Amino acid sequence: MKFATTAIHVGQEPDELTGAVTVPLYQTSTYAQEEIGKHKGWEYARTQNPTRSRWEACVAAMEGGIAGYAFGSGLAAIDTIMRTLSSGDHVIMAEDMYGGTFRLANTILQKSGITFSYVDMRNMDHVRAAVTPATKMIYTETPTNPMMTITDLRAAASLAHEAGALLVVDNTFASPYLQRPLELGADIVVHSATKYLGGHSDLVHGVVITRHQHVADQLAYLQNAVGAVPGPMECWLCLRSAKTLHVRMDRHSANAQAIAEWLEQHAAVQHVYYPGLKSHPQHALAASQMDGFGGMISIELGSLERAVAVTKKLQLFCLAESLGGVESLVCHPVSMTHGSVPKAQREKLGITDGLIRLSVGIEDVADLMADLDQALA
Ligand code: P1T
Repeated sequence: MKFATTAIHVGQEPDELTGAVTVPLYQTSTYAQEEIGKHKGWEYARTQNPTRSRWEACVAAMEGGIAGYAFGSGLAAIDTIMRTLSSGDHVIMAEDMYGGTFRLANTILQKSGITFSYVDMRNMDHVRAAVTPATKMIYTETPTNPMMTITDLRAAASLAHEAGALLVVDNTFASPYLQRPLELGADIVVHSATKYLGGHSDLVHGVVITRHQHVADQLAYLQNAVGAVPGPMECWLCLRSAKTLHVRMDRHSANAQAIAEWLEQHAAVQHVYYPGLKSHPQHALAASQMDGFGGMISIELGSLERAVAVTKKLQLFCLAESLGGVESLVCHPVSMTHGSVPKAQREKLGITDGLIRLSVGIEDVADLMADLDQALA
């Protein structure tokens, strides 16, 4: 089955009881049991919920995994993955990634005795040099938030496996329609489903997918034992959104490609970061592992004053955190999403005061360009 058919049909089969074509929303905390020890397989809604199970089956199929697990947010999903580790374990992490993931590792997880090395994932030699006998996980994002750098997933997977570690990939920026890391050798995929999987800026949600039974067993245990689960409404909304993911991503990608190419020629823009541009230093690598380049663009305007002026003048691009919805957003990473990354590290990565990040929506591209043009003038 091809992607679009999988997204619309797997986990989305008509309801067995009524024939309802849309999966029902089981807004319940518990299930009646016939007698002690005799029930229909559903006991308590932290442990199982039928709407959640359908969504987990759907997203696992979209990513090409054997099992999926849903969580209350992307960070709850990442935290649960990290709980498969023990004190003394070592993780090699991308130095360029969402600020909240860095904050989770650097201020919380390290207290439990897990150690982290932050490396430039563009260069596999740096990753190889960071491997120690305690390395259990290589964790990356690709494309990265907000610098749009690419990790070579095939190379990272083989390096991880040589070291006896697992490769975990945050696939939020690409979505499973544009990139399926498990097919390239990764072991675990995670998403902030708040973004493209939800797609309408109306929910906070996270998912984890794996292709290994032993990892699935650990995740299932942790999902129930830790309990960072989502409500059924978010799962239901994600099932709804899965049906249009491919159509939305095609439009996000087409709009962003046109806008990135146009911005590259714009006198008021110093630099454009978008993997779909031929000028992106990793364009060929991105093309070799992605089926499209997505809707995220970062641009360098040169100063905080310019960033403030441009974001104030934008009318269709709403100044807000988050990304991946049908409506275009603009964000200032230094003061918003990456505030928890130390200044020196931000500067090393290129997250400057003059950098703004565009989440290009699926509006008419001519209107979006006109809005950018008047704001940049
Ligand atoms: O916000 P939450 O659903 O908990 O997901 C965290 C997260 C994880 N991974 C990536 C790549 C992310 O971008 C995020 C959240 N990011 C934003 C809120 C943002 O505006 O970048």
